[in-house]
Amino acid sequence: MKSALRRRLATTGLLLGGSLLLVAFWSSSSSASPTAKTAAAAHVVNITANPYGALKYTTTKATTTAGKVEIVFTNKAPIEHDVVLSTTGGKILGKTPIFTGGKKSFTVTLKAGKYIWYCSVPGHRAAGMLGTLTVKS
Ligand SMILES: [Cu+2]
Repeated sequence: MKSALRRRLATTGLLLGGSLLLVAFWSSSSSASPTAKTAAAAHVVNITANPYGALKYTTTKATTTAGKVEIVFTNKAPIEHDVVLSTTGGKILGKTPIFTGGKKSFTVTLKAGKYIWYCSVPGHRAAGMLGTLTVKS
């Protein structure tokens, strides 16, 4: 009776140990692959539209570091907007879709310098939906 219990405990211990090992293996391998994929994690730049429908972003300036940059645009306004990132010369480097509700993002690789972002919905940029992104080396 006692030994049966002991055996059962031993088996449970083995099972537990085994599954812990499995979990350890699983979590190490699952965390390893995304890390390898995004070897250099992108720097995130958050841009948010005025949530009350004014034709502006909540900020007109942002700063980040050269390399992979993820532009995350949040638009909780009832009006559709987008974020277009371009050089100061007007060359478009990336953009989100035009949308309302939630957030969309895109990733670009940027060198140090000045860039601009704006909303491409007709009239919005002229109304003030633009900002400056400074990228430091
Ligand atoms: Cu807009």
